[in-house]
Amino acid sequence: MQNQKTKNFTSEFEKEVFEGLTAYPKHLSSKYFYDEIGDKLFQDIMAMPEYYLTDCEFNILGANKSEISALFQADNVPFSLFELGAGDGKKTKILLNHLVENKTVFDYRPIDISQNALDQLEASLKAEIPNLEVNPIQGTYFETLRDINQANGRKKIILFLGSNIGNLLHEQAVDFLNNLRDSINEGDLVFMGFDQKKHPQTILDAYNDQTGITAAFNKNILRRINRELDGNFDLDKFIHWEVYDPETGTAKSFLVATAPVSVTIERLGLEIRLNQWETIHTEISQKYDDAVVEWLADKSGLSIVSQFTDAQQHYKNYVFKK
Ligand code: AVJ
Repeated sequence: MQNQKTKNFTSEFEKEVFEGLTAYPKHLSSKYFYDEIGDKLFQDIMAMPEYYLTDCEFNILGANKSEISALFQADNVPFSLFELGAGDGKKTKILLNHLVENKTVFDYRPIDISQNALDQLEASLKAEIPNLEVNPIQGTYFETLRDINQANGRKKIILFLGSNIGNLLHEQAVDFLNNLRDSINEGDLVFMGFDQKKHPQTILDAYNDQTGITAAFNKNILRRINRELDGNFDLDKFIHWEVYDPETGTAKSFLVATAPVSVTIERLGLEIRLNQWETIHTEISQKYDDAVVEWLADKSGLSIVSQFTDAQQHYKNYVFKK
């Protein structure tokens, strides 16, 4: 077996899978959930009644689209509307439609790690909002912040919906927000969704649905390793396990081995064994309150311009400026 340091990984995926599966305890990054099957499973998650986040944000955007659009175009300057992790754009289309109907001068720049998601989004926008100028960008958040930084001189509005920031530990979120702040200028805005702390059962249900969609979504990372890295994980030997800590507001997803498992991953020249009940940590979905969002903003040199929420305050969208 080669030493990790001498390995020549041909992708970030290979490197991170190797590191995560040779670490103790084991972990894999949730950013690798989103291949073609993962995109589809996440769409199924968004359609589940238990996954309240999507409906909440959809309703917040619908109820406040005039006010939000007015904020975006307050100075009547043409802008580029960037969206990090655009996905299927279902929620964004509320704002896009409203902006186009009001003859706002702007272009839409959806960013996603999944080229597949971008292709589908572009096709659906062409059909549904033909007058919209769309310029997709494929890449990770960190890579594409650079593109945002170097974009044309236009004013920038950056959307980061879906509480996607919740996949980051606070320290990583501060890093990310600092990068974001460095990528914008005075007058630019950031519009971001933060899922809120609430009844712990509501959160657990959202990440542990009875139909098993979330379990399939979590296990898909193993299927992806099998397919792309020539692995032989037996998916049936793992269960999806969710915990929520109401003190820290952190929901964590695990894959737990229900029996001893041996795995060979050819492309990594790697053989691993998991003991019965050994875990692979795959995702965090952080929940927030105003104090934490204010702390994050403060730590990263951003200030809160306004916020929008639903009647139950299950979810909030905050507007930040530099
Ligand atoms: C896309 C990161 C916002 O954490 O709520 C859904 C992903 N994971 N169910 C989330 C997810 C399990 C989702 N985000």
